Amino acid sequence: MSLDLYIGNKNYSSWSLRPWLLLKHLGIPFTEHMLPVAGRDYNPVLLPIAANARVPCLHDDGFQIWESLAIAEYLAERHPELWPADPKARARARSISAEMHSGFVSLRKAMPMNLKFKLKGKPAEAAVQRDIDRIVEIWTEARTRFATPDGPYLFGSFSVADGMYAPVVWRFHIYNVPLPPVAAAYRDAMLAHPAMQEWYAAALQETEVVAHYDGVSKEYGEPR
Ligand SMILES: N[C@@H](CCC(=O)N[C@@H](CS)C(=O)NCC(=O)O)C(=O)O
Repeated sequence: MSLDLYIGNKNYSSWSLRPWLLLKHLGIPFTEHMLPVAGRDYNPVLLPIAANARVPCLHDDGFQIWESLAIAEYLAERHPELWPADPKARARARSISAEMHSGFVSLRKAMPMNLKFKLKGKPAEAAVQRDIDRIVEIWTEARTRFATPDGPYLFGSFSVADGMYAPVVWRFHIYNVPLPPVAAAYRDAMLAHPAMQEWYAAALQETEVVAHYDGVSKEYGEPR
């Protein structure tokens, strides 16, 4: 199998981070192709590499797998350790991964992933705070009810769920979102993951600017 992963800019493309992180965590060799994106729902320029006209898209010997969660499932077929072993923990990991894939729109709009910023932050408006509270609830339940003792991640060892929530970890960090201790410890464990730091270092080297995202980020105040 020869894997090619098509991704967007590392500074902005939160969806791209998810499968990239899983591949890096597993140490699977792959060729990375970066394309400039700007958060559009559809970009016909991407059609030759992704049938849904978006990134990320994984090619396995040229066969396309698009949508971040579908890419994660494809990887998990060969690496079942990407889901928790216990059936109920696995079901919960799947539920929260699907919830992330389909939801949290208010948070995603208000706090775009924008790794060149580290801001003082401000109180979130009600719909955004609801998303934050729900994510804290999800993380706390995973860490206190389902996590095995073999790691600091949501279900103990690193899983698809951690990949799916990785951009939220960056958002909470960038916008200085206050978190209770269990959620804060999880955020810090994720920030320390070598692949998260590798992605971050590469993002800081990028020069592309998406003015809309930078404008939204600046709403959250001064650098800290
Ligand atoms: N639901 C998709 C979302 C992918 C998505 O929205 N990708 C954006 C960038 S993060 C994109 O490729 N937009 C095209 C563009 O801006 O040119 C997934 O999970 O992969």
